[in-house]
Amino acid sequence: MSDPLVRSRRRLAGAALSATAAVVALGTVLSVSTTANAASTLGASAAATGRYFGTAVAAYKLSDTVYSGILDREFNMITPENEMKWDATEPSQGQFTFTSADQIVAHAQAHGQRMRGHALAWHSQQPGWVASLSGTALRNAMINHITNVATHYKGKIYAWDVVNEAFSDNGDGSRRQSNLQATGNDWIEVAFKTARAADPGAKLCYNDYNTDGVNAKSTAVYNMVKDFKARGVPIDCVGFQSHINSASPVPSDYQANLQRFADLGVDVQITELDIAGSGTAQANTYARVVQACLAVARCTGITVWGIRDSDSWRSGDTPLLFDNNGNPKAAYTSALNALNAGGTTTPPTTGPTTGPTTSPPTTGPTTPPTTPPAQGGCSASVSLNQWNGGFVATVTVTVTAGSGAVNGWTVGLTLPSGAAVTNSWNATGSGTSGSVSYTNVAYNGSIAAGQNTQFGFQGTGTGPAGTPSCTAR
Ligand code: G2I
Repeated sequence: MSDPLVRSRRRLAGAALSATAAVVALGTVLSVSTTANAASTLGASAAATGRYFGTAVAAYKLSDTVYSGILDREFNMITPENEMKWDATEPSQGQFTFTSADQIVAHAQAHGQRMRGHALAWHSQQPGWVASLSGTALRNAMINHITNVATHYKGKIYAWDVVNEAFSDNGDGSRRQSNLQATGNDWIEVAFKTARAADPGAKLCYNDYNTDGVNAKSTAVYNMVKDFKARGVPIDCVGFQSHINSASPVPSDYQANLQRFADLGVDVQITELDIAGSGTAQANTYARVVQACLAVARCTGITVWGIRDSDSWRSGDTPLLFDNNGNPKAAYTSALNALNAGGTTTPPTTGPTTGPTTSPPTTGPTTPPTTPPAQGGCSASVSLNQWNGGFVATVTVTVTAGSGAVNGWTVGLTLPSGAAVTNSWNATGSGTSGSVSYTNVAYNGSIAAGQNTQFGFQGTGTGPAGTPSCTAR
């Protein structure tokens, strides 16, 4: 990963400090053309800082050429607005329908866009049959639902909103009362564990609204994430919906709030951004939100909740970046300029954090060996889940049977040209294209002879071919 300061200097030098940069520096929002080397779309500009820029998409609008034209030009992450919700994917118990959501995923794959899955467990938009369930029957139905949906999309989802809006707005940090909550306070962690088991390659997010600043609700979420991290419950990211209007403005501590979550060791993402208003005020607010994300290293991307104002769930607020005709608004220019001004930070390429895949050694009285054991050797093999435009590679590291144990390993692989790693898990990666290598993390470096461990990584393009190298320590 290149040094952000160097990249920023390079960008400024290349731009010859054009009018755009100067205007942005003054914080004025004007409709000015972008500089020669500044990215000219939201997605490309976000990608220049290692982030994505996404939008919510409705499957039935994909045939609208104005809509899909903007989508494919500007956005490199897609969240299905309704198509992956429980009512859409399991309208009758045990009967799964993926047609509309599959259509969106196919579109994304055909256009090099990644997917945020939304949402596996939520009190709202449940199918009617769920209302007749409670207790163990409902808990099992939730587990079955998550397993089926996450398995259907295994390897195709960058991040899942596993649980959506589970905290109340009472101001006391309590959980929202819901049928899912009534199955037991552990429903959220059960949902996350179930999702991890079904799709180990997807980042798993908790997503909510009115959590954009430091307040009782966001602090309750913060405490949950901290607890999950401490107990090894899988969670990789927190989504901040950021539905902004005059009653719910961007909080003064927006960036600080994102940062405190990031400091817990999760990615943060702005997941459903829309800002009621128009003109310069709206444009400035969009810039502010973009700048806050860029200032937080683990803010990995921004998703707006629709393309044109007319596509919005609250279209009367004209809260989006394109007008009803698909023309970019001042808010668009402002968001793009803020992205082009660049981040001071670049997100690390991290993947889902799973617990140890090797069992901890059973401890007991041990007699120190009189001679050090022989150093073991290792080998590695790759299992590839490949689709048009992307892949998930699961790598098994095996210590040679009959040799000594190893205390660390590094696996080397070669990616074909055009392929790029987007995230990895259970290993520390070096490089994202061409020759890449992965070294053990703290909990999976020590492997006994004949035993193995797994790590994985996800990328765009075609996955690695051939046998990886393995070096043991
Ligand atoms: O409410 C805004 C968002 C808050 N966070 C979670 C998001 O999932 C939620 O999205 C909205 C969609 O944008 C709406 O499109 O969720 C609404 C439902 O809670 C969606 O509205 C529903 C309508 O209520 C249904 O009548 C309609 O059949 O959209 C459905 C499909 O158009």
